[in-house]
Amino acid sequence: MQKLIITAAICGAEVTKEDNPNLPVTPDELAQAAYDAEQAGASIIHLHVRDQDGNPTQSEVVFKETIDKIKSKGCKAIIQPSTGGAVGMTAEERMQPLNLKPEMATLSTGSVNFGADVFLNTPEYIEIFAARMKELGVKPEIEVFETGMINNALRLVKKGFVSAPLHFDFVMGVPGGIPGEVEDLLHLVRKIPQNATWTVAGIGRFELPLAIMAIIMGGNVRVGFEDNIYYSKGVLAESNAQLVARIVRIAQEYGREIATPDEAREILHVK
Ligand code: KMH
Ligand code: ZN
Repeated sequence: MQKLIITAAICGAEVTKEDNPNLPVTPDELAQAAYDAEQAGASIIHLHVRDQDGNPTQSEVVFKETIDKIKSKGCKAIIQPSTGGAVGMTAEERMQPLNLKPEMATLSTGSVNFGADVFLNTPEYIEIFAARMKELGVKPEIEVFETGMINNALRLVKKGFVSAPLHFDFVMGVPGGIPGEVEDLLHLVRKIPQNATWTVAGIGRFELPLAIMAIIMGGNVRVGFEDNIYYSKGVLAESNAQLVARIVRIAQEYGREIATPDEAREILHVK
């Protein structure tokens, strides 16, 4: 089995400090959280940023400031900005961090109900996002909230917007999206091409069981406050690093080694 790539989704767009006071939101807090998560075993940092009021923003300036601070701490992890941003943002707004030519970025390949909202990704805009990533040499991580989004991604390959092998992130358990049961994960894994890689981001209580499944199945794992603010039922997590460290312990007990950032680059064909 390939080494395990752990992604830390350290902030997200929806969670607030009221939900968990340990949530990092400022560029300094995000840099420290990224550093701690990497030290704990993360090789990818999935990054959202916030404005001065703590609200989600896709500002290129704030992304740059945050990424610079992360790098100045000596982090080697792949920094993967979100192009999903927050619901209600325009596609132009969401695409801004791509201008920084990150090694990777997320690419959602369909629309989905998202709690009380709709996370909108029209066919036209999916192609615009994908084309921009191709132009800038950014490796997409295909965000899958529903099974049909896999087919949409395969269509992008056929049309030349994305190059294989694909890397998928199954975001499971969003109210409105695919549920987070084991049978749902098995179904998604069966639907992707054999040469594709995948990771799973279970939302809330689905985070840990799906992560354990991924470790066993040869997939990869995403954890972090974007997806889950708890360490266990009713107990808030102290940090993103704490959630990463638990995955490392479980993987090591199972006998699966943890990928370094450079090993993750090799596995995912990130240039
Ligand atoms: N915040 C969600 C609406 C991504 O990062 O690419 C979208 C999201 C996906 O978080
Ligand atoms: Zn995200």
